[in-house]
Amino acid sequence: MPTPTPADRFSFGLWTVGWQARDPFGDATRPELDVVEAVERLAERGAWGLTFHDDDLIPFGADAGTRDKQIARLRDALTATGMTVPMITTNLFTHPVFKDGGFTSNDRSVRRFALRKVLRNVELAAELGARTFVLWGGREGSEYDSAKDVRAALDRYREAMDLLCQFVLDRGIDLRFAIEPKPNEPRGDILLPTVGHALAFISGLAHPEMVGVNPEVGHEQMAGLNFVHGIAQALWHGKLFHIDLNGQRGIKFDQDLVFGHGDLVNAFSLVDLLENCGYDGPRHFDYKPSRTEDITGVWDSAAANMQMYLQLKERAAAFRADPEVAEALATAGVPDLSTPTLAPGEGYAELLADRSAFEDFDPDAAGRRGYGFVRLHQLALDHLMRAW
Ligand code: GLT
Ligand code: MN
Ligand code: MN
Repeated sequence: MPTPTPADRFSFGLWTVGWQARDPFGDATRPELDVVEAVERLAERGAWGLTFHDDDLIPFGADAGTRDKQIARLRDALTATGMTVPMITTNLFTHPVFKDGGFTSNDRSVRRFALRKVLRNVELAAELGARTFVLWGGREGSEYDSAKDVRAALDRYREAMDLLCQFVLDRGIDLRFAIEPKPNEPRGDILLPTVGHALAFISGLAHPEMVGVNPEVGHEQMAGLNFVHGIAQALWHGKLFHIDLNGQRGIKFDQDLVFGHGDLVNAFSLVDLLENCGYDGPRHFDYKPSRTEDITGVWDSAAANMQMYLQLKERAAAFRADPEVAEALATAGVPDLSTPTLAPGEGYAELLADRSAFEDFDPDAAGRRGYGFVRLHQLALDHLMRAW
C-alpha cells in the first residue's frame, strides 16, 4: 500500500471528518470533533492541509475573545504538525438568515450581511496564508420559479464577486476565488449548477482572471455529467483552481462517499488526468464519513480517501507505461487528435483547393475504420483491476 505524505498535497475539510452525521431524518451519531484533534489525526495519516468554513472553527456569532482563541489554537496545531491551510470558505447556508441565499437573497440586508461575513473571512484567509477561497452557493437558488428573478440574482452574484475581487486587489492579498457548482440540495435548484454554468458566469466578471472553479465529483455526477469531461474543460479554460474529491453513485442525493467509492472507473480516469495535466493544486477530499461510523471509522475513511487516490495514481502510471496501451491508443487515433486539422498557414482557401479533403476523399473507406475503443477501455480496466 502506498503511504500518503505531505508532498501528495492531500487536504480535508474540517466539516468532513468533523461531521457529526446529523441528516434530515436523524440526529447526530458522533460527538463533536475538536479542531486540534482533527489537525493532529490528519497529520499522523500523512495529510498536508486542513480547510474550513468560518463557522466550523468559530461558532456563528461568537465574541472576539472566542474567535481569537480558536484561531490561536488552530495556529498552534498547524505549527506543531507542519499542516497548512491551503483553502478557506464561508458558511452562507446554515443559519436561518441565509434560508433564501447569501449573495442572492431577495432580502438586501441579508445580501449586505453575507458580503461582510465573507470579507471578514477573506481577511482570515490572508492571515493564515490560504491561497484559494472557495464559494459554494448552496442556498443561492430557489424551489419556485416565480420566487426568484434569476437574471437579477446573477446580477447580484456578479456584484458580490466583483466586490470581493476588488477587495483582494486593493489589499494586495494573494488569493484566488473558486466557485463550487452543485445542481440542487439544499435548494430545489441552485444557481451555477454545473462547471459549465460557472465557467460562463466567470467570463462576465470584472476580474475573470481571479476566479476559477472548485468542481466536486459528486456534484457533477448528481447531474448525470461526466466529471472527467468537466475537469478537462475547466483545465482547458485555465480555471481549475481547486478540486473536491469524493464518491457518488448515480443521480440521487449528495452522498459524499469516500473518493473512488462511487464511480471507480471515472475516478481512475480523473487521477490519470490530474497527474498528467500539470495541475499542482490541492487534492482536497470533501466527503462525509458515513453515519454508521464511529470515530475509528472516521479516521479509517479519511485514510481510505488518500489510499484510493494513491492506488489509482499507481494504476494510471502503469497504464500509461504499458506498450500494449500505447499501441492501442495509436490504433484508436487518440494521439492524432492533437494534430491541427489545418496545415500550418492553411486557411479555408487552401482547404477548398485540397481535392484530397473532399473530391478525392473516400468517406465509405474512412467509415469502415474500426477504432478499437473497447479494447483500449478493457486495457484500462485490466490495469485498474491489476488483472493481468
Ligand atoms: C458543504 C458542501 C460542500 C462544499 C463545502 C464548502 S460545504 O458541505 O456540501 O460541497 O464544498 O462550502
Ligand atoms: Mn457534496
Ligand atoms: Mn464540496
